Amino acid sequence: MIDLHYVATANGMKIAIMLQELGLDYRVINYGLFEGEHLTAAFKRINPNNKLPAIIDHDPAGGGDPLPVFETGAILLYLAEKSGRFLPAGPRDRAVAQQWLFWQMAGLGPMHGQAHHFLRYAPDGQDYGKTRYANEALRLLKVLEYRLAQADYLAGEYSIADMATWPWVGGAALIDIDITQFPAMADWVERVGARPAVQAAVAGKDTAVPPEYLQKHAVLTPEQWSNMFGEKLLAASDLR
Ligand SMILES: N[C@@H](CCC(=O)N[C@@H](CS)C(=O)NCC(=O)O)C(=O)O
Repeated sequence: MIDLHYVATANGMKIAIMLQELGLDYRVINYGLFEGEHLTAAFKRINPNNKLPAIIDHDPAGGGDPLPVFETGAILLYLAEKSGRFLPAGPRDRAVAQQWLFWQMAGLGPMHGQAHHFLRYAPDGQDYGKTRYANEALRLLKVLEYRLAQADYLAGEYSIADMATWPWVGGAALIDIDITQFPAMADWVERVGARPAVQAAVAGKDTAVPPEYLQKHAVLTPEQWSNMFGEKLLAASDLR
């Protein structure tokens, strides 16, 4: 059994997809981000970074105590290695899959995350930040289009690199990027989205993205702001 400590965002969706693909037994523990439900000492013992998602594997690879794993790239790699699936076996193909996974983790995810922050959440103004991250978000999608014009999937075959990337591309419209301008990417979005496991994760009663996370311009209460970006968030790093 795997516990999935979850919020229905692009990062959460990566792991919901992988667990569905693997057909593993898992239970979802949902957290409200706006409510700051992840900013607790109890959750910090699972993820010292107080970010979602994280898993606890009660039957870990190699045996022993239940194993908590955080950071979506690490979770995907852990589950792929444990199951022997969705990560190519040969060193050459495996390197390609990992390179695109790390590209998502270090590039597309954080840069799109900042674009979402500046375009959807930040107070009015902020033109430098808005332009900087909107440009970078677009540039990274051009990189993705370049790759997907060469191959049906990021690693040639469907892998954890696609699972990491697909949910973020799905959020591009929220930062005013129309992906129909990228034909190879639009086909890949459909191809990945047609997989039964992906559809099950997207529509799952515990894993579907709720409408409040899809608002183009989110207006937060002072308390929600503090939980998401302010004092409460900062204070979580002092929790013991
Ligand atoms: N690099 C991390 C990012 C995790 C992350 O930023 N999660 C967001 C939700 S998508 C979160 O927990 N935000 C709440 C916060 O920053 O307090 C990963 O891939 O796991």
